[in-house]
Amino acid sequence: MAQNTWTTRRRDKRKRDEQDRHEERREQRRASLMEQGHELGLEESEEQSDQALQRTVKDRSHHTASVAGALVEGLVVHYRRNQFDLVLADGSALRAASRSTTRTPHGDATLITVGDRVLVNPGRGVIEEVLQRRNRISRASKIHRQVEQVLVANVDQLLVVASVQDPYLKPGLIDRYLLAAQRFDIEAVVCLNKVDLAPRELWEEVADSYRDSGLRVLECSATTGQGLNELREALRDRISVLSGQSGVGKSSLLNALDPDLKLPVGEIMRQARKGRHTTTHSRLIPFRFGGYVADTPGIKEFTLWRMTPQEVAELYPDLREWAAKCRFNDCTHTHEPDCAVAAAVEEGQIPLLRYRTYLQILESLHEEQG
Ligand SMILES: Nc1nc2c(ncn2[C@@H]2O[C@H](COP(=O)(O)OP(=O)(O)OP(=O)(O)O)[C@@H](O)[C@H]2O)c(=O)[nH]1
Ligand SMILES: [Mg+2]
Ligand SMILES: [Zn+2]
Repeated sequence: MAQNTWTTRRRDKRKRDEQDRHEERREQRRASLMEQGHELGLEESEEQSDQALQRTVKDRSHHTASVAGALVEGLVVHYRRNQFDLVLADGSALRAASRSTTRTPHGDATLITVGDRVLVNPGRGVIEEVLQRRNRISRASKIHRQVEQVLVANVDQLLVVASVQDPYLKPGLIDRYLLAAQRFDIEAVVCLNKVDLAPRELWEEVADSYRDSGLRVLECSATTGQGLNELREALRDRISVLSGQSGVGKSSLLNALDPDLKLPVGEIMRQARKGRHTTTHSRLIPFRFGGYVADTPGIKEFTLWRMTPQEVAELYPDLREWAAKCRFNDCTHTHEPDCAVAAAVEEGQIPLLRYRTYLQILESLHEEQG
């Protein structure tokens, strides 16, 4: 495979820098406007996560013994400009830099991001090569729509956190995240939190509909501890991204699983975040039981960028089988004649709730692009 070097990309660098500064300013403005963030919002916890990172660094003896010149594999957990914090296979930490000679198989996308696996020369602290990404979460740059900004790479799963009450369940929003997961080729798990607040009848229909379409649904309460063992096992030794609207209990769940994280919880934190500078960079935060959670500012943009209605429909497994029988290949199942999906909804073959959320997604797509 042809590998680009930094050199061939240098002419784009100035553009990117300018765009970064722009993004940063936007991010600040957005943070101050944000009442209902959809991202994990862990940006207050840098210090704690640094401490947590230290936990993985206890034993550096293997590392110092490594042969000069030999390349080892590292996982990028954080970066600032050209400095990358890596965790090596033996659990030791290393800070390394990229060079103009660093090889990457990635074309028109962020060169190195968190979650990337790289080959590094530990003696020199130089990243020699970026390994192929298994998947990634990215967004279109606000400034240059053609530039792909990769927020995090090699994600094992997307945990879609929703609460059954306070705030109440929003199936349309859950679907949006599920679609994004499919779009980025990431396994999704639904986590219904705050089950202590509502009787099961109120949300079991929704939970079952996700189970019916093959998704794993965890029922949790950060408060009572229900379902937390299962959640821990789901997160162990994997790289997970948490999504879900503000207040559903993402931070509470993580704190309950790993008290070392000490993530800020609740209203206070949302107040504090207003007007504060938030970093646009992602980071991987290690769990003491193994694995990482990606703190990915900007995940609320987590978008279906550049998706057509047909692509959205295709991501709906329960619509797909009917869609094949529509008269038009490009049927959006909204207004077209001889639409098999609309017919199936009328006959009760497709649950009305699923169809409705599909329509909501289409609508939000329209708003995004309109
Ligand atoms: N009753 C109940 N309350 C919970 C539960 N989990 C979280 N909460 C409360 O819900 C509120 C919001 O929790 P957070 O953990 O801050 O929610 P979040 O998803 O991290 O919110 P953002 O960081 O703003 O995105 C807090 O007051 C928590 O104490 C739960 O399982 N049951
Ligand atoms: Mg939070
Ligand atoms: Zn149709």
